[in-house]
Amino acid sequence: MPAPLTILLTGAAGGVGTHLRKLLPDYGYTLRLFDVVPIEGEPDAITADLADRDALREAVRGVDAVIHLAGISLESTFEKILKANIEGTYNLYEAAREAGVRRVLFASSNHAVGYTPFPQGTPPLPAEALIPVETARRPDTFYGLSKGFGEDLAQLYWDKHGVETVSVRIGSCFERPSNVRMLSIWMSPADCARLCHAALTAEEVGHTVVYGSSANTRLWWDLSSARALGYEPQDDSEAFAAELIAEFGELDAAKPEQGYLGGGFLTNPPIWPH
Ligand code: NAI
Ligand code: 15L
Repeated sequence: MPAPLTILLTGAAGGVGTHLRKLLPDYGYTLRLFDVVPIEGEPDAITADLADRDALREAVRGVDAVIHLAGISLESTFEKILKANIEGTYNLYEAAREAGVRRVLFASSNHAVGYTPFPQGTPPLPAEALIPVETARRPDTFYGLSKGFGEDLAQLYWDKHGVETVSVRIGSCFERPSNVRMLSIWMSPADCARLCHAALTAEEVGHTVVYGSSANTRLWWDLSSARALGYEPQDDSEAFAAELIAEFGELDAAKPEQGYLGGGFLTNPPIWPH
């Protein structure tokens, strides 16, 4: 696909959105920002809720693609997840379909498959031990369930309406990993921008599901569908391994919150504060 120029970035005020606002312009993109909270220093940003269909129609007008990050990013009540993540993502896709937007990057999550036991063995694990994107969905929270919904919605909008999506099951996208589990699923902000660029410019994607992480030595999942888009991760969490293992010890797969992809979301989910 020809390089898209104007991108609608929903959730632009959040953690990942803040990184992408800094990094994506270097790839030549012009960003239109959307979030329910105002963004300091960005007077042109659209401040609106995903529930506001008129605002979404206006937001998608003329854009070449959408990066959809907005929503509740931790566990919450079913009612709140329903409104922001399920109905909100539907509203976004409807607006995109009506406007003829060709491609969406949907921020899915490892928590869509959080009840998947992580593969055991000495890293780096051989390719056949890695979790494939085709693994059965095993959400660990209502939050993870909403990400599975988003992936299925993306499939429907591709099959029925020709709107393409790359669903990125993001691991942990922060400046640096902060626990031992993240050594396996961390995605550096710079690799996140690389993956976005690959997903936005790959020739044909239909609906493609990928895992979103750096090229970590301790990787648990298969990055081949991401690499097939042209993604070449440059970072590796191993630089943080000695320090984190000294602080927390190795993961103990016998503990429920340590033996599965979803980590602490299984037993003590962080709760959305509002
Ligand atoms: P975040 O919570 O920092 O940012 C989410 C943004 O969405 C916030 O700025 C919030 O104001 C906005 N938002 C929430 N509800 C909204 C609504 N109804 N209408 C409009 N805007 C709304 O989350 P973060 O970390 O930046 O993650 C971005 C996306 O990536 C989320 O969808 C999250 O689920 C997903 N993700 C993030 C991971 C990470 O490691 N940061 C891991 C896996 C998935
Ligand atoms: C997510 O889906 C969350 O949005 C993020 O805040 C992290 O908790 C991440 O997963 C993770 O699993 O580390």
